[in-house]
Order: sequence, then C-alpha cells, then structure tokens
Amino acid sequence: MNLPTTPLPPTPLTFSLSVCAATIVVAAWRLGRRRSARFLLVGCTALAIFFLTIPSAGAADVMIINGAGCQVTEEDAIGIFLHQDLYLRVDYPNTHWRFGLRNMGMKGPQALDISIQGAQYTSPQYIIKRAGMAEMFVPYDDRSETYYDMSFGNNRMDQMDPADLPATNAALVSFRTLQSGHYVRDSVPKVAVECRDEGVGWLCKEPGNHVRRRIQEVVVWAVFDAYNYDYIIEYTFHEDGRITFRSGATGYNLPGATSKPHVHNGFWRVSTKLLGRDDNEALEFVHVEDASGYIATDSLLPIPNEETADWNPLQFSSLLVQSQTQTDDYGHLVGYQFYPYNRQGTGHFQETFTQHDQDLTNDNAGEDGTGSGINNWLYSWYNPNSYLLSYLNGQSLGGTGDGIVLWYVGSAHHEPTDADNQMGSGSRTGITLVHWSGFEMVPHNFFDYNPLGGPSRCGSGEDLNDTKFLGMHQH
Ligand SMILES: [Cu+2]
Repeated sequence: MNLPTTPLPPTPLTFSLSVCAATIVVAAWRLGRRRSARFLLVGCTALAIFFLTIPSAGAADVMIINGAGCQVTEEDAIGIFLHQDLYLRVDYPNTHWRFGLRNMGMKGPQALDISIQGAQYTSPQYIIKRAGMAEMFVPYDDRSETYYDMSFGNNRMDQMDPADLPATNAALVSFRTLQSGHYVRDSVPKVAVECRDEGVGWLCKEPGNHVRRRIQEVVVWAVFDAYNYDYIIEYTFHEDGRITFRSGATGYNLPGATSKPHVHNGFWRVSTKLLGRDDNEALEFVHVEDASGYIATDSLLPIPNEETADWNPLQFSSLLVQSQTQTDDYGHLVGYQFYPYNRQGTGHFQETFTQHDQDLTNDNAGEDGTGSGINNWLYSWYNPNSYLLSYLNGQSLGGTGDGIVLWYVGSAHHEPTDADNQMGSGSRTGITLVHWSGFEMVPHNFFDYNPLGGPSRCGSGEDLNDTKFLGMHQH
C-alpha cells in the first residue's frame, strides 16, 4: 500500500515557505550579528506559523497512488470541510480517466460522471452519468428462498481495511456526504483503489524488432454486506478505454440451506451520455452465419424504441450506444459497446425483469431513482418489475430524456460444492469462493487509432507517443 502522500507543487505559498526555511537556517547562525537578519527571521517565523496553523484554505488534490505508469489522484482531498463529492483521476501514459464515487446506501457504491481522455482527444470526454447496481436477485433453485439482496435498507457498505489491499500501488478512500453545504468524509474508508498489471495490451514480434506494451488497470471496489453474503462490487478503468463492471458473491452460504443451488443475478443500470450530448442512439451488433456456416454477415441493427435484448453467443451479439452525429476522423460514429464479462450462463426467471439480459430505456426525469413513488427506487425499496417495466414503454429511444440507459442482468450460478466446506466438515458452512458476474463497456470507433501508443505498424521503430505524431493526430 502506498500511504497517501501530499505532493507540494511550487505555489507562491510553498515557494515563500521554502525561502523562509532557508532564511531561518542562514539567519540562525548570523543571529546577533546583524539586525536585518534578525528581523527577517522573526518575520519568516511568524509567516510560517500563520500558514501552518490555519486550516487548508482551498481545494487541493492528493496523489494516492504513484506507481510507474499508473497514478491515481483524489480531488479536493485536504481538510475536513470539502467542496465536492469524492472524485478520482487516473493517469496512465496514454489515457486519463475521471469519475466520482458515491455511497448510494441501499444500492451500494455507484460511479458518477465518468469521462475519458485518450488518443485524439485533448480534453476529457464525458461518457457516463451514473453506473451501479439496482438489485441483486437470488432465487434458490427449489424456490425455498427468493432474495432481493438490495432490499435490506441503508448503510450496507462494509469498512475496508489496509489488509484488503495489495502491498503496493493501492489506497483506501472514504465516501463523502453533503452536510450543511459542504462535503465531509465518512469516519471509516469503504472504498479500495488499486493499480494492477493487466498483461499485454499489444505486442508485435518481427525479425529484428520486438515491441510490446504491458498495460495496467485501476480497480475501484467496495463490499456490500447482505448478511451471510458479502458482495464485492468493482469498477475497473482500463488503459485502452474499457470499463468493467463486476459483482462477486462471497461470504458464507445461507444457514439452513448451505447446499442448495441458487443464482446470484446482479441487476445493473448504466446511464450513458456520450460526449455529454443527448443525440445518442442504440444499435445491436450481430454476426450471422449462412446456412452452411461458411460465410458470415455482420450487421448493426437499429433499435429505434425502448426495448429488451438478449445476448446471443452464436451471433456475438452486443449492444452499441453511439452518437448520431459525432464521427471520428474517418467518418465513423463514435460509441461504446456492451459485452458480457466472462459469462457462464444466463438466468431467466418468473420475475419479469429477469427475462431479458438487457434493456434499453431513455433516462427520463426521475427514472434514475431519485424521483417520487416508484421513481424513488434508489432510496426506497421497490421490486424492479414495478419501475423497470414502467420505463420500458416503447418510447423512441434517444428521442426523449437525458441519455440512454442500459439495464443489464449478469448471473452467476452457485452450485455449492465441497469447496464450500470447512475443513473436516461436509456441511458446506465454510467461506465460499467469489462467484463473479458482470459486463464491459468497450470503445467502438471512439478512438481514431490504437490508444495505447507504440509504433505505427509492426516492424517500425516509430513511436506514436512521440509528440510529432501526437500533434499530427490530435484535434
Ligand atoms: Cu451463492
């Protein structure tokens, strides 16, 4: 773990304090010999005491992870009374993320105002208003139990401990709450942030020219406590522009039903607003083989109205949200695609909101859960059927509201096995391994070129990170 450090950029304050510190040292041994030195010493000491004893006067950012090629900064992080909610910035060599994090109480940690800068962009590009879970639905196969694990009330987030972190390039941060016009940190940290090596982003081995780019990922995770189950909820911001959303069930199996199979269905909601605009549209990518399985046709099918969609692994199907007007340098509309993450199966149940893997709706006023009645689902518990189905009312998609919302059901089937046992007991009352599910958002023609730098082509010694190339491509 990196202990939070406070880098001090050379501001007029730090500069004058430095000058004073030097003056004090020099003046100390001259003291008594020269009146002017004594005067300067007294003045500087007073100045130092003044600045060191008053509370921090303004917003200040703190770098909380300073790894090679991966830095994370917490904005407005000094003092007790803060000016904004919790926002983090991630700086990789080629790409830069910024996002907020908020404890939504009943629904756990949510990411806010996500923007990315990379490749041709010289400023952050807004992509997501809010992302997080709306429910964790857990029906047992024999229906002896059916749980809505996000119905248990507020403050379900657990404290995070330094021991939860890897040894290096990680930090704990605290959620903030708005109190009397300013933000105050929680008394305990509930968010872990870590930089991890993710493997190879690209490589190319040509005779006499071997190049590669290892990449890192920043994982932001927290733990939502649903009694016997602890759910790890993760947001991962990758160097290549992907975001991974995962939930992982661990803890221990339900007492009295420790061997009963069941499905953990994470019900996610992501409100997109690509480039900060309302001119977005949705399409479905499909890959269709001909009857002989020899020639395939790829298509992007328009989704004109609010609609449900099922993932078809035989078609590599995925949903795409893109701008209707903003193209990249090559005339292609910029967008983001939604893919299942490491999917093991699909849970469809009697409960209507689970009967499709994905749903697309407009983000109409109140439908984000902050309205009244069923539109208050973020703060008052409602069955997802009661709100989702009312939002799926066939409106022209992208035509109304403030952006396009993707609802996603990610399922993990938990078939208890002997790995759920305590040693020496066959009753499956031990700690259960994490069962993951989730999805990814992947840039689609969002970047004009490989966002991870490197030579322009295999076997070339040119480096796209070279400023002369960056200047050529950016606009
Ligand atoms: Cu389970």
